[in-house]
Amino acid sequence: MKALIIVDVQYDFLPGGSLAVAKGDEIIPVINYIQKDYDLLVATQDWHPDNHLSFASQHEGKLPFEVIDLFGLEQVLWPDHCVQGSYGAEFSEDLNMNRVEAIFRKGMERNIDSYSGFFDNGKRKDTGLAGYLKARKVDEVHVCGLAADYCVYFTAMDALAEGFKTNIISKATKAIDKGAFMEKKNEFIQAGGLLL
Ligand code: VGL
Ligand code: ZN
Repeated sequence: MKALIIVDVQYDFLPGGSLAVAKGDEIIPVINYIQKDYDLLVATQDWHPDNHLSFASQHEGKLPFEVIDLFGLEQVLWPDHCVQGSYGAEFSEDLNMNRVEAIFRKGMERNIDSYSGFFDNGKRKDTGLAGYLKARKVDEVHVCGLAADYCVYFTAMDALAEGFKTNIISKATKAIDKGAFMEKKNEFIQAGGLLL
């Protein structure tokens, strides 16, 4: 069985949002169109408390995109984004969610960020996504959505580590930093992933 994981297609990551990915909106019709090729669709949703420690606003004197050490993990500081219950945290209304069977929320714990749909960045908490996919007899996952160099990349790397055949769909993702994604893309391929 083949599943599509739709990562974080939320207003804050789209043009006009607080952490907008350039041209992020262009992937939405692509994601809608390819849905027919999958047995199962799942989505992830970045879902932070308003005082999340990945927000630069929580650190005196720090600006977005500075990097700090957060309890032993390297943390990029972000503009406030995807706050639970806010408009920016909602899925784009242009994204077809009708056939999405489950939504996995992440980033809910204040002290740790969570890029992957499978685990937090410290690999302490499992969202249950791997178990869910295995229970649904999924052996192959394709990953799309936002952002290519963060949540899509880390979700895809964890999917590989969990034993799924894994593809990133280039035409259905956009990066915050294109250069950074080039490098991460190579790491993904090195790890056994495919770029479709
Ligand atoms: C993401 C940065 C912070 C993402 C989420 O969805 O790629 N990036 N939170
Ligand atoms: Zn986030």
